[in-house]
Parts: sequence; C-alpha cells; structure tokens
Amino acid sequence: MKNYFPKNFLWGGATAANQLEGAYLEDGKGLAIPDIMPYGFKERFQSIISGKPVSLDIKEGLIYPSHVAIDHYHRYKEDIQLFKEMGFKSYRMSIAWSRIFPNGDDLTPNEEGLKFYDNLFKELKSASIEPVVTISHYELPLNLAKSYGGWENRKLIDFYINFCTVIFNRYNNLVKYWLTFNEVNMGILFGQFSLCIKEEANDPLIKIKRAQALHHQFIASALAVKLAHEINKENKVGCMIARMESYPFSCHPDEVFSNYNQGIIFNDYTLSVQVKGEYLPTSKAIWASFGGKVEFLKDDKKILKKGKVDFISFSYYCSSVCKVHGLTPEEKSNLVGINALFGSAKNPYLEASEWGWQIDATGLRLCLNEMYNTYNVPLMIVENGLGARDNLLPGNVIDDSYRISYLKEHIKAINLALKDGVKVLGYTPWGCIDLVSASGGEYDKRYGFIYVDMHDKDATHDKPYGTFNRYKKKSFYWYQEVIKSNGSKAL
Ligand code: BGP
Repeated sequence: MKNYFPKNFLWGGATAANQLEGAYLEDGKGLAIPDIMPYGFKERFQSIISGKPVSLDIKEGLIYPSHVAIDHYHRYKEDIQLFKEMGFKSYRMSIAWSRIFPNGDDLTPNEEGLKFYDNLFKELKSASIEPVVTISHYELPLNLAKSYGGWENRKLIDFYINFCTVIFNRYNNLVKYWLTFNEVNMGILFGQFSLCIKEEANDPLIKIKRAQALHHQFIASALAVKLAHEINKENKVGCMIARMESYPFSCHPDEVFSNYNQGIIFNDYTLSVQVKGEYLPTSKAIWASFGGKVEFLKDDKKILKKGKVDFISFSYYCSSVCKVHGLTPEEKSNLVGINALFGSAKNPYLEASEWGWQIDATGLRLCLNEMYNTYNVPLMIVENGLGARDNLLPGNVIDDSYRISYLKEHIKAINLALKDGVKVLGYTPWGCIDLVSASGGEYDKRYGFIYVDMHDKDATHDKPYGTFNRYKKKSFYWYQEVIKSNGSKAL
C-alpha cells in the first residue's frame, strides 16, 4: 500500500496523570476524583453509569489504584527514555490539576507540583518529544465536587481558567498543543466521572442537568482557547471527544434514524459548539427531549464564538451497533463493556476484545472522513488501542502479536483516510506504557508497548502486587520500526 503519512506526522503514545503517576498525596497534591474511585468494574464504572451516587470518600477495605498507579511520578525519566527509544515524536499526557491547585479553589498554586511538570517537560524536550497536554482528564480536584457540586456550578469556570492561566504561562514555549477536556462529550451519557455532579437514580431531570454542566465546560473550554492564543499565538488548542462510530443493525428506517440521532447527540452536539462556536440548530429540541433547556448568561454565545478550537482530537477504540427492534434479553441486559453505553447489539462481522469492545479499523477511516468533511479542521487521534491480558514469559518476553495486528489495521485505516484527503496531525495510541484502566481500575487490562510488572489482586493476593519493573513487549520493537519508516512498516 502506498504511504500517505506526511513527513511531520506526530507518532507517539498517550496517558493520563491519574492512571500512571501514583504519588497521590505527595509534594502537596490534593485528592482528585480518581483517587476516590475504587478498583473493580462493578464498584467503579457500573455505579457511575447506573446513576447510583458515587461515594466521595475513601473507604476502608477498598482498593484505590490511582494512589500508586505505575509510580511514574518517581520513574518518569526511565519512562521517557523508553518513549525516546521507540522514536516518539509526541507524547499525550495530562497535568494533574490537584498537583497544581490541591483544592481547586486555592489562591496560589503549589510550587512543588509545578516543578514536577517543569522537570518532565524538560526531559521530553531533551528527548525531542512534543508534548500534547490534556488540561483536565477526568481529574477534578475532589473539593470542587464536594464543596461546589462539580460542573453544575458555574464557579468552576473561574477555577479552571485560573488553572489554565498558571500552566499556560509557566509552560509557555515548552508546550504548544493543549486539549481542554478529555472526552468532554461523555458528560452527555453520565455525569459523575467527567462532570462530577451528583446523580440520583431515576432523576427525571438528570439529562438536562448534565447538559447544563456540559455547557459550563464548553464556556470554560472556549475561554481557555482564547487565553492560550493571547498568551502565545503559536499555541494550538484542541477539543477532545470520545468518538463513537455506530451502525444501524438493519436498514429498517427506524434503526437508521435512531442511529443517526444517537451520533448527532453524542458526537456532533459537542463538536458543533467547540469547532463552529455554536450549538446545533436542533439543540432546542434536544434539550426539550432532555426535559428542559440550557440556561445561558448574556455573553455566552459570544464566548463560544470567540473560543473555537484549532483542531479536533478524539479517542477511537471500537464501533457499536444501534438496534431498536427485537432486542434479545441478553442485549437488553448487556452491561459489559462500552456496548452498554448505547444498548448496542453484536456486529456479526466484527471480533470483540475480552471487554466486549468491537474491533473495527474501517470505523476509524469512516469517522475521520465524517469529521473532516463536516468540520474541516485538522484531526488528531489521541487514543486508540487494544486492552488485553499479556503474559510475561521467561526471559521477560511478551509476545503481544494480537496488539500488533489491531494497531496495524488501524494505521492502515489512517493511511487510507489520508489518501481520502483527510488532514490528520498525529496518532498517539492509548496507554503506551501499561497503566490503570479507567473503567475498571484494573492493571491486567493492558494497552502498552511497555509492560509494567503490576497485577490485580487474585486468589493469592488480596491487593494489587508487582515490582513496577518495565519490560519491552514485541509491539515495542514493531512500533519503533513503524515510526522509523513513517508508517510503512504497518502498511
Ligand atoms: C478513555 C479514557 C482513557 C482510557 C481509555 C481506555 O475513555 O480517556 O482514560 O482509560 O478510555 O479505557 P479503559 O481504561 O477503561 O480500558
């Protein structure tokens, strides 16, 4: 296959502070939302999506994986050296808000926290790796949820902008690419993780409450874009959405419409605001279907117009299927994996990961085309990958050929999208080094090119265990060749 990757393509990898740093209270860091999220899909994610209020306190007897994560806080130099060895051109990471403002509403920032990222960015610079920084990756300082009720409260906009002002100035000239909120559109589906609002099961107004809180994030994001451009006109600021690609189960018009409508609400509702600076023309009807309307302050429309992002970044792992008629009891009760979010059915043409995520490289080509043709701004794929269990074999060998085939197919799909004329800036596969999973808090769901010797509790261990040692997987050497050949090795 002919190679269409541009010379300056940003090959790299992606992580988030709360999933790898650990050191959760070190050097003045305050508690953040992930620090009170326990291990276990049921305890953690299922309660979030079912609207059962999440406890905001640390409880005896539960395991909180973010507290140690993979100890990157103390090992970042070693980790960055491994990224350099793979040839990374870019590295997507987040700044833990609660390292800089431990309570979120503090008047002055925590110098120790700022120093940590000074050192980290310098290390990246000397490795010639371009940072792509997520300002808020599901990492709200806990106090902003407890004392203010999360993003339902408009005051959070000011706290977020204080945080942005400090980091944009401090890391000016070290960081050029910024992403305002990780998977910001997730707020449409559930509020407790990204909007950090209190949800009550069966609250009839929950959807409109989420839309209001999301509006506050949109305003915060727009103000951040403007600020970043004022501080340095070289700054490039992107939005970040979880891109869901979904197909109608059949050509029944009801299913085709439902599928279309789901994509509009989940993907375009957010993209329209952040890229075009205005809500969708159908938004009033969408709010009515949510049970109300979103309240605007006088200048909100202007703020959104002035804070349009420079590019779209997104995560893409799998596609789903929208089935309306004849759901089997299994489909109705499917609460495993991401399918649950959309009541998705199985796609008979696709394989799925152990977590039920249906593997679909063509879906990536499709959504790249759809977003580029609709919004005409550059795109960056900042999360993609296969969560799988890996085996550490004698001699510290890890043969993750399944991960290589997944990534290979997705890189081919990106190459085809480039051929289609889509502008893609970069590709940073998720969890380039094994880390704690977001939905289940697991260590054993791995994405990395670098294996981290940490494991979930099991029959003989009552808590996670391991040495934190890093080992290179087979995919490490493969990705190194991919980057060296600017993609050709995968085609
Ligand atoms: C995205 C998050 C990441 C990441 C990824 C994989 O939603 O932005 O933080 O973790 O999903 O999900 P998981 O870790 O649950 O496998």
